[in-house]
Amino acid sequence: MKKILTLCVVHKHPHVLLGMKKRGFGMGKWNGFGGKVEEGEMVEVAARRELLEESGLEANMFERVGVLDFAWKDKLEEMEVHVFLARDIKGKPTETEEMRPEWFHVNEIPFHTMWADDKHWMPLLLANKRFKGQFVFNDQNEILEHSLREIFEI
Ligand code: 8OG
Repeated sequence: MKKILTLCVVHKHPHVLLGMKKRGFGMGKWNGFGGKVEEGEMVEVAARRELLEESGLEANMFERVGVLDFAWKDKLEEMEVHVFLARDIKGKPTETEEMRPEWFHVNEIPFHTMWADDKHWMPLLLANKRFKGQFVFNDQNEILEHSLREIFEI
């Protein structure tokens, strides 16, 4: 059973917009904006919908830059997360029930309060690379194994 999710990072150099997740899965972590793709929904449509719902933002420049597969050693659950980069945004980030947005300088990304995989792939995203990765976590969400590679087409 594989869940398909989206994740969008807003990059307005030299800053990125992250949101503090206030509830549910990943609560207490800084992350991009995203969530589950609904049945029959196109992935990019879902990514734009989640960005708007969670941050109040729309983007003119919006592209898929990565795909990440997540699995857990002792759980059957698997996730496929489609990572999007938004550059030219419309509107002002607003706090929602789910997320508290904040801009971070690219040299001060709070990786210690983010998912453990983010420090591996986010530098690729910030360098305008495309990537594909696989991560296996233990039940404390620590990385047991991973692979990550740059790709040229997505
Ligand atoms: O709908 P919900 O808020 O539960 O969606 C979870 C969000 O968290 C979705 O945007 C995908 C994202 N996400 C994971 N796992 C990981 C991860 O390991 N790293 C990052 N950065 N985001 C993740 O589900």
